[in-house]
Amino acid sequence: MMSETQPMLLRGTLIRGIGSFYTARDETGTCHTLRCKKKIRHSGMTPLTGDEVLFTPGEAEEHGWIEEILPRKTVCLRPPVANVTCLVIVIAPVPEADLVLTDRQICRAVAQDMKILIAVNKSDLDPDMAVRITADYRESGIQVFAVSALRKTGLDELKEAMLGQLCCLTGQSGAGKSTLLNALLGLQLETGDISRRIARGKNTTRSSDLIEKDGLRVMDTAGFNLLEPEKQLEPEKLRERYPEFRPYEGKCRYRECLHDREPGCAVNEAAEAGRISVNRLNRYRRILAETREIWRDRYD
Ligand SMILES: Nc1nc2c(ncn2[C@@H]2O[C@H](COP(=O)(O)OP(=O)(O)O)[C@@H](O)[C@H]2O)c(=O)[nH]1
Ligand SMILES: [Mg+2]
Ligand SMILES: [Zn+2]
Repeated sequence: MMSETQPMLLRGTLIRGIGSFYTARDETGTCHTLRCKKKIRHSGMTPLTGDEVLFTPGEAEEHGWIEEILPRKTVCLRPPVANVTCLVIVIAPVPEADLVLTDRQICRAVAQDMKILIAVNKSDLDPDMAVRITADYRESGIQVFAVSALRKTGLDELKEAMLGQLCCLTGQSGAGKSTLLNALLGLQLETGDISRRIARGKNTTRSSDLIEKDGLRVMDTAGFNLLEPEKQLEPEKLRERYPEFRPYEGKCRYRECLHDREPGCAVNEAAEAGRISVNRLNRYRRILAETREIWRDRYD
């Protein structure tokens, strides 16, 4: 009688997904092609780039199987990736930056304790943009970097801040994420124009790729222009996601002050006195209004 051998279980990180096939890199650096066991999908989970998984490797040309997705440290929605510890938001003068979108992304990242960096790309086109953005975020503790992926300027400082983190480049389509990643890592990945053409031609959904080089671990991701507001966020919780408001918490006239237009608001006074950014506060108020509306309609 043949003895049944216990299937070998390996641990790895998902670095890519194309259609229903995933690539995991194991602890020795070897890559494995895998599919996802039905029991995982039935539990309502979909593997994401960045996931730590346990898997049975395939033999010869056969693919292996993802057996388990280990608990996630963080989850990003746009792009859908797991375990990111540092969000690098790429904005540029063209296409025109949508800073409300940027602030929404920041709110989600703050809620998950991620490190947040803003890369103001294409600074060759508008060197002043980074100055304006730096002023907006000075009191938030979020670092702003003026870079040009094209001219390869400002890259070393950004790289330094990204070291040791699992980073995700995010931002509007066309901001220059792929070009920036190529410049940072010295690679030749497809930039937007090409990948968009391929995307139109084929039916495969291509996930984000996790690229590791020179101590940097970065996700390259498809661009997006929309980020739907959070449905589960109580309006009272939004203010906690603004690091620059923290010194003023509890100092407003009303304990439940939302820093909207209430009298005696310490955050408003700080903005008027130039101690926090008026632009950030104004955008907070827009996001607050949205959040209230969605919260009010949450049972519809
Ligand atoms: N002038 C200038 N153009 C850039 C820079 N970085 C990227 N681009 C251009 O912006 C366009 C979009 O870049 P891409 O990397 O595909 O953007 P993605 O959609 O965010 O990945 C391309 O035509 C790039 O050549 C830059 O630093 N300066
Ligand atoms: Mg791209
Ligand atoms: Zn207040």
